[in-house]
Order: sequence, then C-alpha cells, then structure tokens
Amino acid sequence: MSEFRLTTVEEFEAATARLLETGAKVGADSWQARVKNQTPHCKFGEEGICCRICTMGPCRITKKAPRGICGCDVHGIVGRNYLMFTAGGSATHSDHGREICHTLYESAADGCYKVKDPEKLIRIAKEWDIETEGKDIYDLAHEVAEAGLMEYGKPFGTQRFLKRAPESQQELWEKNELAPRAIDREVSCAMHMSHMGCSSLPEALIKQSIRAGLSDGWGGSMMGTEFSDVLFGTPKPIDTEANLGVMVEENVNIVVHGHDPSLSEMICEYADDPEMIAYAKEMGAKGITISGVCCTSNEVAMRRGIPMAGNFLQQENVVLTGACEAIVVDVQCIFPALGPLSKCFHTKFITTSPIAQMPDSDFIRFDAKTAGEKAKLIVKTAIENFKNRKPELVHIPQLKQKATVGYSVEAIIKVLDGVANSQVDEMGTVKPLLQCVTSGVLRGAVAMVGCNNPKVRPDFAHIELMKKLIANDIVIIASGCSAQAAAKAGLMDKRAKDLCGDGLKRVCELADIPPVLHMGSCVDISRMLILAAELAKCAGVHISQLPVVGCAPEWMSEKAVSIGNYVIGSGLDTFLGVEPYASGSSEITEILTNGTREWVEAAFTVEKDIEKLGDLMIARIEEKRAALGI
Ligand code: XCC
Ligand code: SF4
Repeated sequence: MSEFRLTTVEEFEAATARLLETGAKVGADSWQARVKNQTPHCKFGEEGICCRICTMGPCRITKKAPRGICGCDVHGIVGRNYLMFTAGGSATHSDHGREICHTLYESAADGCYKVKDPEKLIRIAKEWDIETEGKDIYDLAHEVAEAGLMEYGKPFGTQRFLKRAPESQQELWEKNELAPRAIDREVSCAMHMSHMGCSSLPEALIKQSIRAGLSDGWGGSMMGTEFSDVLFGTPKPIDTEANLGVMVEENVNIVVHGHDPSLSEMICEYADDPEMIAYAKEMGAKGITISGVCCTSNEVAMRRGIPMAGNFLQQENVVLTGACEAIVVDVQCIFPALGPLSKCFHTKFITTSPIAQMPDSDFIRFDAKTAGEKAKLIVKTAIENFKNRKPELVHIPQLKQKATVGYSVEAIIKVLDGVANSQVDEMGTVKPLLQCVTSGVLRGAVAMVGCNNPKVRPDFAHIELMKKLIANDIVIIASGCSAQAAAKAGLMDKRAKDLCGDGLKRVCELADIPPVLHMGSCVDISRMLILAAELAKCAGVHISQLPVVGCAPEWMSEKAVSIGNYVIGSGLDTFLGVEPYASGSSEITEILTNGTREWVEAAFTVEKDIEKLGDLMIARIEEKRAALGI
C-alpha cells in the first residue's frame, strides 16, 4: 500500500491552473478572473455603512456625513444590515427545512419517499407529545411533518426543539427574550425591525439577529436534519473519496450540487438502476458516476458513500474537466456562472427548483410527487449527453483522498462507547466522550464549518487550522465546505491519526475514527448543537463552559452569519476569518465581539491571520478547561 500523505493546497491549485487552461481555450469565464474585476471592493459595503432601504438614500456614512437623511447613525445602519444579512440566512436554511417537512408529508409506503428511520420518527413524535401507539408509521410521519410545518407559523409559543438544550441555556434565552418563536415570525420580525424608521438601537438589532439565528439552528435547520434522517436514514460511518479525481473518464458523470437531499437521493437511486446502467453502456460509457459539490454532496456522502467532487469554489472546476455530462442543482450556493460556463462545454446545467432558477440552464422542475420520473429523466438526459463530449477538452485531475464520513451524533456516541472504558447504558451516552475531555486525553473540540471565500486562499485556512488543532489534541467536528476541504486534503482518512497529538491519536486508534469527523451539511450544524447540549447536560455545566468553540475561517454566505449567531447564541464562542461587514460601527463591533456575552455567555472573535486564529482558539479552550479545573 502506498504511503499516506496529505494532498497540499499547492496541488489543489496546480490542478485548478491546469483546468483554467482548458477554460481559456474555450473562452470560459472564471471566478478567479471575476475577482480581479471586482477588486478592490467598495469600502462602504465592506464596512456595512451604506444604507439603501428607502429611496431618500442611498445614504453612505462619512466624516462629513455622519447621519443618513432620516438621521440614522452608523451604528443603526450597520446593525440593520447585519440583521437583514442574518434574516436572509435564517430564511434560507429554514425554508430548506420546510421543504424537507413537505417531503416527509409526501412519504408513503408505495411512494418515492419512504421512512427509512422509523425509530427516529417515533422518538421525535414522543418528544413532541404526539401519540404513537398503534399508529401506522406513515400516518405518524404525516402528523409529525404537519407539526413541524406549524413550527414555521404558529401564533404562540417558542420552538419545540429548544427543550433539547440544557435548562440553564433555556433560562438565558427566556430571560433575554431570545427564545425563538415561530420561524417565519423571527424572519419577518427581523425585516420589520430593519425597515425604514424602525429599530436603530444596536442592542435591539443584534438581539433580534441572535433570535432569528436561533430559529434557524434549533428550528429550521434542526428539522431539516432530523427529518432528512427519518426519510433517508441517520448517517453511520461509511467510506468514500474526495476531490475531482473521483470523476471517472469512461463513465457518464453526473454531479449533484446544492443542498436538498430530496433531489440528490432520487438521482442516486436511478443512477443505480440496472436499466439506466445498461442504457449508459449502450451509449458508449462504461457506467454512471455520481459525485457531489457543496452540501448536497455531504448529504449523499454521509448516507450512501457517494464521492465528493469538491466544495464551493471548486464548482466551476467540475465543468472544466470536460467530462461532466450534467451538473444537477437544487438550491443555494450555485454560481449563476455555471450557465454560461456549461455552454462552453457539452455539459447540461440542470436547474430543478423554482427557488433557484437561472439563465442558460435546462429547468426540470422537481417535486415530491413526481420525484421518480423527474430523476429518471435527468439521469437519461445525462446519459444521452455522453456522446457530445469533446475528447480534446477532457482532463480530470487525478487527485483524490479516502475519507470516512457519516458521524451523526448517534454514530459518534456509538463509536466512542469503546473508549475510556466506561460502562455504557443501552441507548449509549456521551459519557465516554466527556471522559476523554475531562481526563485531558482530548483537550477539547472545534466545530469547523462554512464555505470558501476568495478573500482567503481557498481551503488553506480550513486545512492549516485543522492540522494545528489536531496536533494539539483537539478533535474536529466538521460540516459543509469545511468538511470537504478536510476530505480533499486527506484529514478524514483514518491514517491522518499520525498527525495528531498523542491523546487524540490514541482516541482515533481505539475508536477507529479519523481525527476530523464529518458531521454533514450546513443544516447539520444542528447536530453539533445537540452534541454540545448532550455534553453539557452530562457534565452538569452550561454549554458555554465546555472546552468547545466554533470556527468559520472562510465563510461567505448569509447562512453562515445566521449559523454564527445561533452558535454564539447557544453559548459557543465563534472564531471568524472573514469580517461580517460590521467594522464600520464601533458599537456593533463591541456587541458582537464582547457584549453578547451578557446575554448568551459567548461572542465572536474576528482574526484574518490564521496562525493567530488557531492560537486564539487553543487559548480559549485552555481557559475553559482551567475555569472548570480540568
Ligand atoms: Fe454554501 Fe452549504 Fe458555505 Fe458551502 S459551506 S459554500 S453556505 S455549501 Ni454551508
Ligand atoms: Fe438613508 Fe435613512 Fe433611508 Fe437609510 S433609511 S436610505 S439612512 S434616509
């Protein structure tokens, strides 16, 4: 067996450079070129000090003009912008969650969508006081789905899943009016507060940002995750591979991209269908390869071992290989650039959701009722496109790494049962994990999440931080494009244990896990909340006392800000490598980096130097340990 080594970012970059040469031949545009055209960025935008929410403006704050025409000062403008940014993210994650509720509602014994994890469904029903005795599992699924949908618009009360948090956390939320009510209400309320002539008080704007974020984390995203598990199975450790080398030149390559597993699951089903494989052979291919980009990739990797072609800033590369028959997308993080780019190649760019419609794409509308036939049509379209390849343009960079993925909370509990020699009760608990932390074998954990961003050398921050942290016996739980950066580098290969400190290495060996645990897509950051909540309950401490922090070194989206708000809102300090357009206001900056501690016992740290960012996280983890006397 060849010796294990990580793939370097330099190798990623060399592969990209080679693909861009193909792009140049066919006159393709690229994000790398567009970044050049867009820099330097607008300073007003970067600092968050431009307001265009009414047509008396736009107003920009300068020394000479310290207030907008309505008299709003810089703190109000920055705060409103921050709140709207959060609302965008919360709405997006939560609407994804809502789609999953609808899919669950459409599930049927003889339908396209089935209940694959009935135990989880029953567990949630009981948690929500829904009668389960003697009920048909699909009747129960419909009832739970409907109750879930009500969480979006119920007139009274707060989110049901908040009860999963430790009581101390729930008390903090109640006391500070942060407990999220109906999800849609929190988003609407955010848009209302940021309307012309409503809130301009920094504290009020940031509080609502946290509440809207929490409605995502403990509401929309958590339902998205839980009901996806019910429908498609709760992830268990499974082997897969990552990076462009997973595409197979002789095969029909279909790339799924986006977020909602309802689409990608169906595509995977049909790509496995003997009839479709035979058809692919008839068309001159050897078979069909599905691979993924972004969070949809995480979803199908965790449940089916479908390989990951890459993360966010690699989406154009997939087309540039010249070997992609179809890139099939649902919602979120899809570059509109894929339309014109696919026109330079034979690739079919297939959009499927009314939520994400784009020029230069083939729109095949996908919905729960017709999922089967539409998925079949998409797979067929890709197969029939194989013959249109231009062989002279085909080049698949031969880079890939092995990865073990699928670490849901349930899976983590299970694999760690053997470690730390503790007796485990039937359901399994987080006790062994906690013992690893209290004994100091593990110093703590970092939740590495989020995107790529051209403002940060892509993947470099994710990978370098992870290497540093695991060398310091800090276990990584990762999701989203951060998880894919890790997988591409090889950090999710179990052999990466040799890069760890002695303590983490021992845990990896005993539990047979990689040092970076793939917890899923970005809605699956809700899994991380549950894990933190369980650890805190088990230890009898506040979440904020755990030696655990969050980190998004390359984040870019509104969703990421919503996540940041719910992660600090849940008591976990969060470290960012990209500025959240708030630097223009000293007051907002002070609240975000310190003031929120008063309400939720956690705050943000923004640091662009990743060496320092890593040091700050380690220091914070050690501080927390010292405070607990462990
Ligand atoms: Fe999108 Fe979720 Fe960011 Fe990746 S990490 S670029 S948001 S795909 Ni969510
Ligand atoms: Fe200008 Fe006030 Fe209108 Fe904003 S709301 S554009 S600051 S007048």
